[in-house]
Amino acid sequence: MSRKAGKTEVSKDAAKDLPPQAEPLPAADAAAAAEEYRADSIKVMKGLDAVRKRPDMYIGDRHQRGLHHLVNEVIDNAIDEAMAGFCTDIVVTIHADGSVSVADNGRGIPVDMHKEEKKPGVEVALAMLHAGGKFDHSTYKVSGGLHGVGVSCVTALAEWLEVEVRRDGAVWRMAFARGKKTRDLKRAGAAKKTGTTITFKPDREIFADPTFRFEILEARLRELAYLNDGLHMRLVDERDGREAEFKFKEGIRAFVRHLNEGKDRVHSDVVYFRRDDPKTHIAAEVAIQYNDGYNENILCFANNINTIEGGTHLSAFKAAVTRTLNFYARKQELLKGESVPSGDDLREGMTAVLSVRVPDPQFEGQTKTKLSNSEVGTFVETVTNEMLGQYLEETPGTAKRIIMKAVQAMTAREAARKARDLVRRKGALASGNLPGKLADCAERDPALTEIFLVEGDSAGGSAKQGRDRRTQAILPLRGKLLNVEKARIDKMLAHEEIATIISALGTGIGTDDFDIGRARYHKVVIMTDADVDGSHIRTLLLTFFYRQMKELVEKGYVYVAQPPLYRVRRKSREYYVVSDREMKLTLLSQGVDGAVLRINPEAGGRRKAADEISGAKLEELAILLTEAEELIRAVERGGIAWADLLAGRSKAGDFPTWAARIGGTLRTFHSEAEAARAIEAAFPRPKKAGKRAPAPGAPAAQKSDAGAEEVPEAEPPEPEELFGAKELNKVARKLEARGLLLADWHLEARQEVGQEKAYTKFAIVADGETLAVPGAAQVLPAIRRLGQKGMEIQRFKGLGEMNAEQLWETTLDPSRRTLKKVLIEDAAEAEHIFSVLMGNAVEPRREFLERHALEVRNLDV
Ligand code: 0RA
Repeated sequence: MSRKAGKTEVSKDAAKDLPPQAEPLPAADAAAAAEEYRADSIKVMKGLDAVRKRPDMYIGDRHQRGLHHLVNEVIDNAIDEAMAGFCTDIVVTIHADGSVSVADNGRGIPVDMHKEEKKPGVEVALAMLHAGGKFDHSTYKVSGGLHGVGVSCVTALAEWLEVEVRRDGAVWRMAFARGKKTRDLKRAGAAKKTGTTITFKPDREIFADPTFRFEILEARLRELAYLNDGLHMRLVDERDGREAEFKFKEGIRAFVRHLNEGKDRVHSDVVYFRRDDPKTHIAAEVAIQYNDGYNENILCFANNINTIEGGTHLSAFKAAVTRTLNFYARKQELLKGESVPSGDDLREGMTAVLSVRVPDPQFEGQTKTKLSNSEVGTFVETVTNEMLGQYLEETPGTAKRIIMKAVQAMTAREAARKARDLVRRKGALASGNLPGKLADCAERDPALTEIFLVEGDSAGGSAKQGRDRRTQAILPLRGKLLNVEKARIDKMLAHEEIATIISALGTGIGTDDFDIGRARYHKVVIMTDADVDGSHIRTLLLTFFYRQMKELVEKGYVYVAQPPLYRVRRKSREYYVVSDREMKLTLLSQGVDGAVLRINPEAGGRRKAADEISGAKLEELAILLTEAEELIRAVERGGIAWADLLAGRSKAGDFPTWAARIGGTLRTFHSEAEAARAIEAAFPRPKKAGKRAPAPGAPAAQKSDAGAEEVPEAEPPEPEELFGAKELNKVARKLEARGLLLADWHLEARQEVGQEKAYTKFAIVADGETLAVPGAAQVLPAIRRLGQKGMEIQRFKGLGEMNAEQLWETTLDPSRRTLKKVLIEDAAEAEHIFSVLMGNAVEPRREFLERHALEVRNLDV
């Protein structure tokens, strides 16, 4: 796409000079099309052993972040090709063997000889470390440190890597293993189209857990699709069939709408502008929409990198927003009195995305995500001043609403200041004046201390007695907490529990008042009961931390304690069990111990000897049955009755794996094609375009006032894949190999005519006794009952039921406890989910929130 001299636009897509095979993408560069980049344009450096020796130096770490960094690196290269205007589609596939492919339809990496290196360009690109980061196929590069380490790092850290290039009418292939070439570049046939596919498997010698996570890749692809409008991104997970697909014609405008979903918006339009500077090749793009909440949410990017630490572009944007909005407000005489809204007031409720492209970005800061190019600041400030000003002039309705919102914020800020002063005078917020409820620790170095926020006074009391006074502080919390998502700062400070937490932690809150350097503890541990109330309180606390002390979460200071659910005593041994799942497994292994499962060949028939299963085999079977039990429950939660699934089995015994709601009933099928045929039959294709036959069961056509027939529009349903049932088929086959049929799930005891005894298909023999078990469904409960024998189980209904010593042993003692660390995987998604979920009804969505927004990890600390 070209950048015409000084071309600017408001709310419209840019004019397009199309390279022949690609759709236009924003900020792509015509210069790239004109200049012939051949293999020589690739700059060269040293070997890849360095990368294998010190992977952390190149990819950050060897854990999940570093692992996904590899894929991001390959994706970034495809994105470069898209930004240069040559690529419209990128498909990322996670394969069943744990490898991943990134396929693009760009020009293809050059395959001709690099003159200096005397190697094909693709080999230079993939197997040599590059000085300047990327190969030069795009105007916009990302300097080292973050992405932009070079795909060669991926080659170095892959057990194997294969590249397929379509270019110059042919397909070319080449392969590497652990940084060494294993196959020379070879022509593999003819090709019409162009593009690059890189497939690699991360090396187990480098990554302890080389498992790619769908959600992490999905979040990045979604973000990239928003930032590069019109770019089609697809993610396919062949491990479980999941797919995600993104393409946003409206780019960052759609991004802002997505972030504001579920919120009440102050204005319905999205303020949008962009400008490309043809001389410097700097481009800036902005989308803004206010919601009626109290948070500011500005996401900023430089060359598609989320600059979470901000930088020159962000500061300039904020300054320009303050200046332009206040200038407009004064000019339109929208301000009464002398007070002028502050920058914070003007950004209250603002959701914005700011995306800049810079030929030579400089990053600094702890995570190298702070942009430091000063020329970008100047550019963004000028563009925002001019174009936001223009937008306000042209859209006075929106402008007035935004200013009114800021005036309200200003009034509230005054009220909040008064409230804070009041609290401060009362002493709760003053440093050195800690809340009375806090039992502080002796140690003064925050790096060594931890604070437990404990639900309830009684548990708080036990925790105070049981803790290690040197390093552990306890703050008991009473009753419910305020939902901060819906409250302004003055209300928050007036809330006693919140005020207490703030003063105990010492950091202050919000944006101007928060300073992580003042944190009095580097571990903040949430300790609530394992019940509905407890998880509600935990959610409210997490919301509070996320909204008011975000850095605390980002820095990994926030944890969730894992108090046990049960205490078990057996044969004078005593231990704790943390979850129902673990309890089930404990009961199983105890129950299996010394038991024999007998499977009769045919209920009542005794021609063949019964199968007898015991020991490790029985334990294996019990675990498979547990899986089956859980899968059956999962399928039922999805609205499919287990009985229907059983009834729907094929002749070969397979459960149906597809479903569709047709005419009010959920029907199951054995393939997508079968489902499609049933849908087609129920929804015949319309004769005339645009009209469909009414759905079966839909209300009869009604006469409208005008007397014309109105046919209710019914969309045919999408067939739905039942992944649980699919999994269940696998488990069923394993069970079958061990002599147990899921078809026997609901067998009843059968009576043999002419015999006295009632025989059942199953029986369990233990301690010389034989227990009749009618159906497979009863096998596990019977084993669990056996396991329960001689076991004394105490279930803790709350933390309060544990005494000081028990709390110490299970939850406080650093050498025995398990803490879960709270992490933000994807800030934009967390933001979205928090506001959607916490803004409205809370309870049913809590679980979802905990699963998605804040990834809670198991961590033994
Ligand atoms: C160097 C030069 C050219 C394209 C590329 C690299 C390129 C690299 C990757 C990596 C993934 N996908 C990619 N697509 C292209 C330009 C070659 C030309 O002038 O045709």
